[in-house]
Amino acid sequence: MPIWNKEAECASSEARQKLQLDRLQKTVERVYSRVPFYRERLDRAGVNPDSITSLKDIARLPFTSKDDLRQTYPYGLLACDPADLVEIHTSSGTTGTPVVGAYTALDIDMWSDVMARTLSMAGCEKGDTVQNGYGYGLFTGGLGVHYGARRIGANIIPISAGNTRRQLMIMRDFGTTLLTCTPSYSLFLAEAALEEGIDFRTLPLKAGCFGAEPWSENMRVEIESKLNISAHDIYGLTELIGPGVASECEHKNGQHFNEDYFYPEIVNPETGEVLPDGEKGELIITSLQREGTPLLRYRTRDITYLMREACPCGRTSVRIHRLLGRTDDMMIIRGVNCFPSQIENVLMRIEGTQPHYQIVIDRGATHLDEIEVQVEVEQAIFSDVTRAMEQLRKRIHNELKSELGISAHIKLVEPRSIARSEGKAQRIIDKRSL
Ligand code: DLL
Repeated sequence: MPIWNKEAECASSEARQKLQLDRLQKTVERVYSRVPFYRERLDRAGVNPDSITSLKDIARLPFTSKDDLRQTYPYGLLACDPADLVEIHTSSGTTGTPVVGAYTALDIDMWSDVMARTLSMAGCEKGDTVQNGYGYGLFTGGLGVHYGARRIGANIIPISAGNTRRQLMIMRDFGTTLLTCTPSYSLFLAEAALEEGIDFRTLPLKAGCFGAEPWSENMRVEIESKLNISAHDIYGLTELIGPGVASECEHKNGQHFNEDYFYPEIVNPETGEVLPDGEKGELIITSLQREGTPLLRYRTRDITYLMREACPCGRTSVRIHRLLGRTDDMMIIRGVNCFPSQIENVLMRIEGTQPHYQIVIDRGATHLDEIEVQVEVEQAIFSDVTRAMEQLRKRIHNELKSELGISAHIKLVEPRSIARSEGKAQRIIDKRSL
């Protein structure tokens, strides 16, 4: 597999830490002198740019939250001359004021580099044809992948999200070798291909970069076998840059973090205390070379842990484990905490279920939380005698109960009855908050 930027990705820890400290000092200096919001925050914390003399001092910096971004919408965190901006992205804003990422030419250059690394990890080289099924527009997925593929010199098909039949036609006719889209959409493509009589084993498609939403190891197995490809997990968020923060190499044992541009920490989400490597907690990220909207210790709300063991691919960067959930999509069902990803894990390992499910939470007449897990089952089971259905229902119920301690109603539904999404799949419908 090609390593795109050997110098950065395979750096010694001394060289990397030296670079990180230098960039951290410059970032603190930049926001202190240019962003009144940060100057005030840093003053309040009793920290100024000169206080940062080692990487450990990062723990003295204040956190930045999603609320801070919303309250300063649209340009309150801008750290460059507005005339130097070349591009804007925002989150979809479905849950409130959107968060903004503003990019200078140097930011786009850095984004292209980290996305070239990401695609290279999945084997992408000049000569490959990348079908980019992430949405183009304010969402960062489309253009992020686009810039990375351009940097590599691959042939890019900017098809964007949706239009499933056309995706399949283009994939077949243009000989796509690498697919990028959400993991749930890749499975939707696989289903549609069956209907169109397209067999993935006859296509040159070899790999895919999937992210932007949670997925499980079992879902990877499904994708790899149904699309006959190698499926790589890729991570990022609008606030920091978009995709390109971390991604999986061919060993698929955690995502290599682009540490020369983003500094990761794991903290206890309740106390903010920094946790040692290997312990689960909230991922905090400081951008180290952003010009437009640099962020100090951004609280991602994503839960994972850091893995520092050497990776056989030769990259020396720290890795993050596949995301384990979010501090805010944690469901509390009658006092029991659980994440949709845990439910998905249980569902996916049970024979007969399909990787399409939805979780509905409501308050029953008793005002107690009720959770219903709707999952599609194979057609053969669905049309089978009720006994097989009943057995499967019981098995899912019991495994969820023993693994997560929740007692869920299980509703087995027909294949293709749960709404498909072209972008991020909606897994949870929480009627309690309506
Ligand atoms: O989803 C950026 C992206 C585009 C990543 C394409 C990967 C591929 P946002 O819309 O701001 O940005 O959403 C960011 O999505 O905080 C995670 O909770 C979730 N997320 C992103 N990648 C993964 C992943 C893009 N690989 C939020 N696994 C993040 C699980 C992911 N969750």
